[in-house]
Amino acid sequence: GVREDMARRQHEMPLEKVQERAAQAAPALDAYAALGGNDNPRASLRVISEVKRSSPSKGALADIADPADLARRYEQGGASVISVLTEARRFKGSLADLDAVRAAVSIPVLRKDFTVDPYQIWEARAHGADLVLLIVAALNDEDLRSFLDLTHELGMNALVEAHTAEEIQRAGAAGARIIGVNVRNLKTLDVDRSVFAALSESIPAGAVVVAESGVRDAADVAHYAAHGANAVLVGEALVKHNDPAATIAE
Ligand code: IGP
Repeated sequence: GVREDMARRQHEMPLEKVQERAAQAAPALDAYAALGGNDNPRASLRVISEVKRSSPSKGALADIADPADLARRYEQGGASVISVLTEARRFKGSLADLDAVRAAVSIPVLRKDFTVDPYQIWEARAHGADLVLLIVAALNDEDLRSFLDLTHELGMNALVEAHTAEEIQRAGAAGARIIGVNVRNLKTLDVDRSVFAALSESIPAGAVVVAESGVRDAADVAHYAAHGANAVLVGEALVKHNDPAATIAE
């Protein structure tokens, strides 16, 4: 799984080398600001557009021949952040996809992977990522806090993903500034859009809240916005759409 893939990369490039590369990378962009975190009162809803080839629930989603071209169209269509899946087995992503997207756009880029080790955070920075994903359900409090601290020390932000009020509380206690509410149940993979409205009130003041998963159209976007989302994270609907800009513009 994720750990074996990481061990293989770490064998090829030890942590010290990755840290050297991270030190040479251009400074991280401020994704908190890009998602409206500094705006008071908050302006418009922001969109995080995802480069996603495949998923465990749906299988192959789109034949993305040129992730750089897709990311450029996302940026031109009004996306505030680009998310790139780098997990290989279940999502068919790669660090090469991240590199291609990083080189193509000037907005913040999220390295979307299952972060289980600080090595991956250094690696994300070395590849020019501005954000990493931290899934609360997959981390104990100590790791969540230390991973988040490292992320912030490297000038990056984390999208801290929660599924329950308790996980939102843990995210806030760890110092999360960007909290994602994923309405896809991790065990059943079912999407339940009502979860967002039920949980959005638990988001701590000052944190940006992102509604994640199952955004099909403008009506879903409006629904999340009405329930307090600062941003939506959209994968499937955009990669399947012939004109990614059109979906966002609505
Ligand atoms: C996007 P969708 O339904 O628009 O394709 O979902 C995003 O929320 C989803 O890819 C996601 C994800 C994750 C993927 C949310 N959290 C964690 C991998 C790992």
